[in-house]
Amino acid sequence: MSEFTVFGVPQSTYVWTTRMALDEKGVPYELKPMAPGAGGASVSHPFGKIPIVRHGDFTLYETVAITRYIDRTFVGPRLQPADTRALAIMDQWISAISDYAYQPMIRELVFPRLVYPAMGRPTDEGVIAAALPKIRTQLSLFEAALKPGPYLAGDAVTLADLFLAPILYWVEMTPEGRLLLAEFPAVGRWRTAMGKRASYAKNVPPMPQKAA
Ligand SMILES: N[C@@H](CCC(=O)N[C@@H](CS)C(=O)NCC(=O)O)C(=O)O
Repeated sequence: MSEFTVFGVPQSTYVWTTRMALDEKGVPYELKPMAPGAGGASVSHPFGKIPIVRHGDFTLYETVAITRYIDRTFVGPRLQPADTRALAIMDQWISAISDYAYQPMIRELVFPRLVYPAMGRPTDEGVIAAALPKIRTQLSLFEAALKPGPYLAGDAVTLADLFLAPILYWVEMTPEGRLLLAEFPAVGRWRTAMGKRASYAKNVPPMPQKAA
């Protein structure tokens, strides 16, 4: 049995980010399927989210804390720049991605377009229509950052790239997202590079399944 366990579902962008960090560092782990809010007393997230991780007798939640812990604890390529300004830029992007991009991209586009239909729930087209301009604005910021490239915080892959790549994967799975992404060539080049990383490719999740 692996000493490191990730609790969550593979479709979650934050679970994917966590798995990418582990794979970038070459850390063996076990993914234990767990829906948000499940887990009971033994692996509970006080805010009902995933992922939660366990490393030996140490349990942790919140993906920023988890991925920083992974980077600091295990040998392997650094996922956080040593340079303080590059590190600050990485932190800026992680915060912006989680606080501003996740909501419109995942909750207001991907959920109503892909997840709710699979669950038999109705899709509010107004929510999607209102999200698209917000997503375009955010993509234009990523485009400007990635033009000098090659990565969000400079020359090397950092945790910021690991937060964004899974989100944009799901955006591209929607027809509207695919059209929007086509407007941003630097984002496209970066996505191609990220898509070639083993840590990304081996964790591409299955599509949400229609309930039987
Ligand atoms: N701040 C949390 C966010 C985690 C999060 O939002 N996870 C999503 C899945 S990608 C979730 O659990 N959603 C369930 C819900 O909001 O009810 C983190 O960084 O880990």
